[in-house]
Amino acid sequence: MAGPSVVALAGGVGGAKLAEGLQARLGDRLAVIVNTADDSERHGLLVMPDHDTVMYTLAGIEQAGLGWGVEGDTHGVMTQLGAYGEPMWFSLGDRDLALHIVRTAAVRSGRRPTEACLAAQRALGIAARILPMSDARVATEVQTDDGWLEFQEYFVHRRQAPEVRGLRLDGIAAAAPTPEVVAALAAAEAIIIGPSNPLVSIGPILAVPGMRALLAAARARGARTAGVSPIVGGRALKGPADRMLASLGHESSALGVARLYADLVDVFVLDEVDAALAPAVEALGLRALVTDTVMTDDATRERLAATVLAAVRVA
Ligand code: FO1
Repeated sequence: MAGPSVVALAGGVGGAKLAEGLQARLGDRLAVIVNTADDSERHGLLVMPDHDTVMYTLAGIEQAGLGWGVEGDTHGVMTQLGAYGEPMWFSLGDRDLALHIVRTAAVRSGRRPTEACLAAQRALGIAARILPMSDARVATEVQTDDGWLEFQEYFVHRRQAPEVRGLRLDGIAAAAPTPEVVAALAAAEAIIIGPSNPLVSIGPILAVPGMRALLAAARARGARTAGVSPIVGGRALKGPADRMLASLGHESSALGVARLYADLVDVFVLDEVDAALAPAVEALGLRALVTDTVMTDDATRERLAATVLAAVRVA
């Protein structure tokens, strides 16, 4: 497809749903920059949850409801790993493991994680490109009353129960946007920050040294930008974003998220439930777009995508 190209920034499930709606309208004109700070090595294999959630969603094979993993997957390997005394709390399906096997082999043979991810996307017939924010290792660590935890220990093993007292990104100083990310942002007519966790999904992307400068250069060149609130009525639709915003001193509301994106976007999209916050969002110098942002199926994913694309003047 010819025509304007769009770059979306996404983390887990919420951003993946909007990305699917955007892909339905844009096809190969869409690139999705994904967070890699949730990545970890499990059983000796590289697992990239936010990339993989977006990839399976764009391929239409994600586990409905959960958003991660492959629909209908089996867990024979996981069960046998348990028999060998391996930890079982991070559950990897058999089909999911196939991805981790081929990607880990590619990286061990010298390919960049981005190259391995793009090869898997092509194999699944995905039109859009899903671009890891960096090929360097970056790992979110979460400070709790029990000390610093690696991200999946907090998110999965402890089921996000601990209060988050602080966050840090191990390895971020040595990270850089990949050449594919640089090229996508240089060509973007519009940039959309998806409804993902602003602190641990969008935050790491923005924290990659040079990333904010690339976004600023795109805007200076005329790219239109929008951000979509992941908080509706003060609550996250999925995950710990609301509690994390509060425990880290931000307002757990669409306005609290708008403040985090105020220097990055022209338009801020918030749900009808939060219409009363629109004037305060506009007082930040943003255009507030009030719409139904809750995506329950393919039709609502595409409708929100169409609404956001209209707001950034991309047909
Ligand atoms: N989340 C869970 O709550 N429990 C799991 O067992 C689990 C396994 C898993 C395996 C592969 C993968 O890509 C994601 C997985 N997730 C699981 C979700 C993952 O922790 C989150 O999607 C991200 O890290 C946060 O966006």
